[in-house]
Amino acid sequence: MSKKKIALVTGVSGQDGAYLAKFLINKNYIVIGTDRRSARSNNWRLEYLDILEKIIIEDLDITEVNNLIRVFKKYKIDEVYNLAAQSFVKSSFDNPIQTSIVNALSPLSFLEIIRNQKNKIKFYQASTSEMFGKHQTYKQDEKTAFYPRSPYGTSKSFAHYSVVNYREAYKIFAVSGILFNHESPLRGEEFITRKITIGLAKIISGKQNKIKLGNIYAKRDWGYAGDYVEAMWKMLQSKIPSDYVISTGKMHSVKDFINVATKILNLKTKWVGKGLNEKLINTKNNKILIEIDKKYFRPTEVEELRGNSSKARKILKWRPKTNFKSLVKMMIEADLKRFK
Ligand code: NAP
Ligand code: G4F
Repeated sequence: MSKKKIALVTGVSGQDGAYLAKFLINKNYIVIGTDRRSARSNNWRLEYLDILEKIIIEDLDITEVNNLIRVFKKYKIDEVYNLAAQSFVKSSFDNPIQTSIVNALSPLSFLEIIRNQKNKIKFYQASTSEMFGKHQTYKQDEKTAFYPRSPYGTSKSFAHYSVVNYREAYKIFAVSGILFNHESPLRGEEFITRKITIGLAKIISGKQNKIKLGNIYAKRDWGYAGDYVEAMWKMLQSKIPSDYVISTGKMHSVKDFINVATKILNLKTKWVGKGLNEKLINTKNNKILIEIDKKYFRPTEVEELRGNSSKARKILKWRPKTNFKSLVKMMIEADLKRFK
């Protein structure tokens, strides 16, 4: 009988960490999940997926290098998935240094530890389409130049280039997954898709009056997180380590997301006004469902992102299974159930 592989998943309490842990457990891995314990328990996603009892949780802040070394000594790790990050772009403008310590320097700590290990450990870094930022291309692929537009984007670019450099300099099996936005019923509530689905579900159940948003003309290539974690794993199973764009190739605006969501809910609505005065009205009762608040605008915005994942489709045989409408529906239905 072959020995079970051991995977270390940092950020296991987050959206991707939870889905990836479930995916790896189903593949018969032993999953060590890192969680920086606080007084508040943050395991709701692992409970939702019914995997909390199946994971070994290590109490670990990834900025604590000695704790990282301790975990590598304790377990014979085969694969590391570094998903832990300060992942909210908006707050990276308010906390640029902390964001950079976690997102840029900690991946470097992992690479240094792996470089010093005798046994071969494979490393996955959670890179992001935010690195493309103000790109000049119709679609972005592995060769598109980076032009980050936030401390989050610059911190992730540093980590990305560190992975490339350690792979080339020390022959480490290290890869970056350049993932475009991916969402799910487990998405953090501060991100736009979940803010909309949770907001509409709460309005319908009488728990909230309206939703306040920033730039509703921003466009993203939104996929389903459950599909994307499979690509992470596939990258570490491939023969030659390389970086891959993971995306659907389809782009929609925040406004499109809202329109699809309200249609799924059978709400009769109309958009009125322009700029900061633009509003979505529920025509049944004339109440405002959505309005614009400039507090949600960013100092520099990424206007649009659309990925070209041909390389992953060809080499990894990966492709997204969930389309935009099914994704919105899945999120709306989960939030309606939660707030019924
Ligand atoms: P998420 O839900 O925000 O999860 C981030 C995780 O990182 C949380 O478990 C968080 O723990 C943990 N974390 C933050 N700082 C930490 C620290 N100092 N030490 C240890 N753990 C820490 O993010 P996600 O959507 O799952 O994304 C996973 C990764 O993919 C992130 O690196 C993100 O930047 C990247 N990414 C995401 C997307 C996307 O669309 N979702 C796209 C491209 C790349 P707490 O709960 O304690 O804060
Ligand atoms: O949902 P968002 O906050 O995601 P963003 O900034 O695209 O970042 C996410 O995807 C990245 C991959 O490209 C990840 F690396 C990153 O970790 C994160 O998961 O915002 C999406 C868009 C932005 O253009 C934002 O300005 O929606 C716009 N938006 C408009 N009103 C809003 C709001 N975003 C948020 N969060 N809240 C608003 O009220």
